[in-house]
Amino acid sequence: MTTPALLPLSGRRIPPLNLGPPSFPHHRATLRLSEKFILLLILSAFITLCFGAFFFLPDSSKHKRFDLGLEDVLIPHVDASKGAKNPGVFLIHGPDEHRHREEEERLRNKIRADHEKALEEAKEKLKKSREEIRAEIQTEKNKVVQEMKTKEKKPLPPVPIPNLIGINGGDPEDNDIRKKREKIKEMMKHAWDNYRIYGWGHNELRPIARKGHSTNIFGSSQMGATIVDALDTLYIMGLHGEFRDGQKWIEDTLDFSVNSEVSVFEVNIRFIGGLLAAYYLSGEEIFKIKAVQLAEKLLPAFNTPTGIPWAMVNLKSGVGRNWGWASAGSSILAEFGTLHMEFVHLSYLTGDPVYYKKVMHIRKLLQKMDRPNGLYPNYLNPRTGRWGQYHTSVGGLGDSFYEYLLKAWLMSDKTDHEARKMYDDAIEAIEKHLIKKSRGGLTFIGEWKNGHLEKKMGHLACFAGGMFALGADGSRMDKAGHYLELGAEIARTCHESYDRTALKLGPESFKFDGAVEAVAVRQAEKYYILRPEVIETYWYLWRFTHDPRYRQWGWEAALAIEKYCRVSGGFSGVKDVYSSTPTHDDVQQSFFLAETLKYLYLLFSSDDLLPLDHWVFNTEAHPLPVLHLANTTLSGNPAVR
Ligand code: DMJ
Repeated sequence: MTTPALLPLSGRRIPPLNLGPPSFPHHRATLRLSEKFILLLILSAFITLCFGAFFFLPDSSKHKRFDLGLEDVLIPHVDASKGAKNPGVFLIHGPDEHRHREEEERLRNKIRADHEKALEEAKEKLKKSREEIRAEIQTEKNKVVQEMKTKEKKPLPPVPIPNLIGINGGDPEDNDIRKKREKIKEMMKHAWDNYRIYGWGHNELRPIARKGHSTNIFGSSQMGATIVDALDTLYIMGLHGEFRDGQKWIEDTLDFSVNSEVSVFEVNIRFIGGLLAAYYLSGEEIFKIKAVQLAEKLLPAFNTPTGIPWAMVNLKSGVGRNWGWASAGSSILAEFGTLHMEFVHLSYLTGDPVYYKKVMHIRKLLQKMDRPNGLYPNYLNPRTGRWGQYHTSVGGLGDSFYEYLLKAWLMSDKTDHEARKMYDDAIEAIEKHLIKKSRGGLTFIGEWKNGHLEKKMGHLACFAGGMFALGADGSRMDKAGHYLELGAEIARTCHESYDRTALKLGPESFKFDGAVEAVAVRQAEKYYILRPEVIETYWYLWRFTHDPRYRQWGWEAALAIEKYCRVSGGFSGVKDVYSSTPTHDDVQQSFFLAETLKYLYLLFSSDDLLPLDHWVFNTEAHPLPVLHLANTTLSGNPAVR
């Protein structure tokens, strides 16, 4: 049997152009010879064609065709009848034929010389090795990328920068509190350093496998979600070296022109929110520019019959679609309803109303719709503009929509009364239909499903304690005391959900059924994935009441995270908070650095760090300044920060 290695090369007149993996020992030689041969063939065909095209033109000195580019050597005389149909064709009727012939000869010589030069250059190229040609192509590519980057860095038009207060400091006077704050900073360093070593550029980290990690919310992209999400936490903690590292990666590597289908909501709250906060804190233009570039990529998601955006969009093609699991092709309330803060800032910073219009359109549409029992269902079909399943929740699928109504009002320096009214109406309905007290006296927020209340509360819904406290001031009929109290009750319930576990960390969701109170029943609800909501609520309650119990509860949670979630390669979620020997899920979520550790740090800082009358935190804990329009400076100079 003849082996392929022994097949004679000369057996064929034209060796095959082999672009596949090597199969013969003489493959490299075969490849180079055939490539050169074909390149030469194409080149000579091209040259023949060019010469042919020139010499076979109809040789009439009275009617010649010239490109417009050559018109300076002609004496144009436009034949009105033809010229109108064939713009760019000039007809010559020359009395001085001799002068034309000379001109023609000069042109022929020039073209001949150009072609010879091109042929020489092509021959030279073919003499070069494949590596040399590759290197030349790479140099060209680098040049183009460099040019694009210079273009990208072009500053946006300057706008009034809000007066930024409390971006540094926050040193507590109490020694014990200062030590606790230092400990939280050390935890942040541990999370960041390990991501830096093992997951840099990936969206998240697998702290046990010690490698990068991602989920479908980021599509197939590697957009360094942890870097962008962590920046402002690094900044307020004074970790400036780490902050600069992240900034450099964003400048050099972060690219949104990727063929990747991402979640519009997640990318908005983590990336746009994170970049905007980093911009306001540091004054570095690059963050603003990147935020705007990304926002432009999200805009095609709004191209639906109703203007309610798709849940996902492909950053390259702009094609959008919804999650397959969502009721009847619906978009999700907590997703399309959690864009307002970032989009208002984008319009403010760019002077382009497009972003503002998109979110105001959503608001207007929601205002016009009927709401069963005054409640907003979680699902809305972006094609028909009709609600999907009647399911209302202050936890997953609904949560941050309510949060953003309140925060739109706060961020507008309390001038967006429409948003405040929508918030007040919504929480009145929620209080009436969803908030109950358990037999044991715990206030909880249930979920409304097709006409009945499910007595189950998610970890996500625990954020509402902070929201009620934040919205207390300015509430209807001066019910400030009532809402502050409601916030405190939710905080207590959520603390119980932590306290009733073996690890002192809260489950994903917990029930209030018969004897069971604030405890997860199903195995699939017993996990803790480093979520922030309970600590977020402790922090707001601390700021509004200064009741030491919130610092104490926050510290309990910090110790539990340190004890059960810390591993040598970072921090990991746990699969069962009721088991005293935790199994790790091996994911360090980006929101752990953006939110959980930031809220803990703020809890042990003094109130002058990011004061709440100047800053509003987006739902990913990225602080954005209140737009006190009367109190702005017209300079874009960071010195005024
Ligand atoms: C965060 O990404 C945001 O807080 C979001 O609003 C809901 N959940 C996660 C953290 O749990």
